[in-house]
Amino acid sequence: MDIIANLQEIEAELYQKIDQAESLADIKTIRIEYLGKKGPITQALREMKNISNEDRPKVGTYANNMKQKVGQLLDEKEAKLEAAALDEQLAAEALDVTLPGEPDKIGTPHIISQVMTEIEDLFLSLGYEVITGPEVESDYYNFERMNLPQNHPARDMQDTFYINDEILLRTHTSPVQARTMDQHDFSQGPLKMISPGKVYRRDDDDATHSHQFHQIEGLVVGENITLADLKGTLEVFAKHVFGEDREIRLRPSYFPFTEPSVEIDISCFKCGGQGCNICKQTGWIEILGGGLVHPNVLEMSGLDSKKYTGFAFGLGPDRVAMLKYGVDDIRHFYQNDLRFLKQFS
Ligand code: FA5
Repeated sequence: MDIIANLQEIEAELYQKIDQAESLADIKTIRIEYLGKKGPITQALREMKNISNEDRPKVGTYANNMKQKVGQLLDEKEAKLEAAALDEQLAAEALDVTLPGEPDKIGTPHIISQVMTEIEDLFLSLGYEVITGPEVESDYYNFERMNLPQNHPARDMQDTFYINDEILLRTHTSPVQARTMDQHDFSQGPLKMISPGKVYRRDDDDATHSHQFHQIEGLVVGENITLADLKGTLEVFAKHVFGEDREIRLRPSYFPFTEPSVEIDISCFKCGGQGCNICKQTGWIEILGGGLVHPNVLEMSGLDSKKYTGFAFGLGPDRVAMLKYGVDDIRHFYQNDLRFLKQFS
């Protein structure tokens, strides 16, 4: 009965191994090693052919019982290890629902975008259309159609980034005026538009100048449009953006594309007109340029300047935002410093 002794030895060894198994991988290895075709139990049973008929059933019964018992022990140990692995995983992934949540950080539009949207919404509510134009513009629309022919000295007022002799980065949003007048059907009524967007100038960057900044162009062309309409419109704008008690004043100025031309000042919102550091003690702050559309500009769009008149203005939202929020340097808008930007969220 050497076989049974042999099996008993294997059995003892197996129990010990099962007891010591620490992982599901260990169990798998034991199963393959001991219960597989090449395992010691199968090997031992191969010897059955050499034993007597009388002993054979005893060995067979022993071997079967042993296989069953070992199988059961392995199953039990496997279940135990599985449960332990699951417990470990659950502990590792445990979620403490009583902890305070982390709020999602939601971005907000840039302060310049906020100011531009506010101004656009105002003009939309007054019946204006919002029309945009190309930032890479032709010399023709940027200057010639704005009554600034080649070699006109006033071209120097807006130092320009040229791409080639014909193409440039627009220096103002005024070319959108000409582009839109060319398209508008004046027999259907007046044109009322604003044009927001980026503009570029070879200005040296300092506290109030940036080489890339924003403008919002305004244009109304129809019959009997006067300077009083411009003044009334800009008064509504100034009160809406800077507060109900704001006043505006018009000062004579010069733009080649308007006649007469005006510079528009707003009464200082900080000192109310008494004089302070913001308004440089004058009580007034310059916010934009404008005027009545020059007859040449109307005629170049094919309009009869005896029949049609218009007003136009161009304001700088960067400067508006600086004044409105007391920002002392325009460069803050373009440096992407979150400490600055978050103040406007
Ligand atoms: C113009 O650009 C005219 N096209 C405006 C206009 C339109 C006049 C229609 C008449 C009729 P000006 O160069 O002044 O004008 O610029 C208008 C505004 O842009 C200024 O009031 C200022 O707010 C802003 N601005 C000008 N240069 C800069 C700069 N380098 N950085 C930031 N803002 C600027």
